[in-house]
Amino acid sequence: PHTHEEVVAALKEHLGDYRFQHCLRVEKQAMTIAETVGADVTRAGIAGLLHDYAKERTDEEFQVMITAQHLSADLLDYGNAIWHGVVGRYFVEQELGIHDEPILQAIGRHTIGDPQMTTLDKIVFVADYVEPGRDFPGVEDARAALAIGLDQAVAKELQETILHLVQKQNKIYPTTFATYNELGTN
Ligand code: DGI
Ligand code: FE
Ligand code: FE
Ligand code: FE
Repeated sequence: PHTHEEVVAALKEHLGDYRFQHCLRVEKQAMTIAETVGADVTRAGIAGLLHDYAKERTDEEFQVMITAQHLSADLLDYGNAIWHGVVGRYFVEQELGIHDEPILQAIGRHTIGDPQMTTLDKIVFVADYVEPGRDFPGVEDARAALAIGLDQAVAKELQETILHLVQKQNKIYPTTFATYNELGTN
């Protein structure tokens, strides 16, 4: 795929309609944030569009990719929630031929963040959380934080996500904690 239309068609082929529509909303939301903060709107759009490209792959596909790319074996203790971004970036690169590292990195970091997140990483991280289709408790707080600034929205999202994961007694990926310590606290 080369044109925007072809990338959209490839995405649609790999996702159910609900998640495909979410990706289109994240694309728009990411472009809007990029415009506001003066970041690269085109990169933000592509990364937003493709952030969940690999979300509907099987566990086995991710396990094979983790081995093939020589990624940390610790990843195998997690599941789709972590893999679809951290490992999903390799599906985007290999299947769509997108080799732009800032875009791939933003996709790779969209769920767990990173203590050294770039502005583009933050844009995709937040756009995914606040896109207009989201209606979970706390989303209004995140949108209000975004109205103040991107870093404020990142902090709010990290705080809410960790609270939510603890409430559900989910395992938390170490990078999620490291990101919270760096960008989610005062
Ligand atoms: O893919 P989306 O649903 O659009 O959103 P996402 O990729 O930001 O988050 C996917 C899920 O992963 C969401 O329920 C929050 C969860 N999550 C975020 N950080 C962690 C996590 N789940 C686990 N187990 N550990 C984490 O550190
Ligand atoms: Fe995701
Ligand atoms: Fe997210
Ligand atoms: Fe998403």
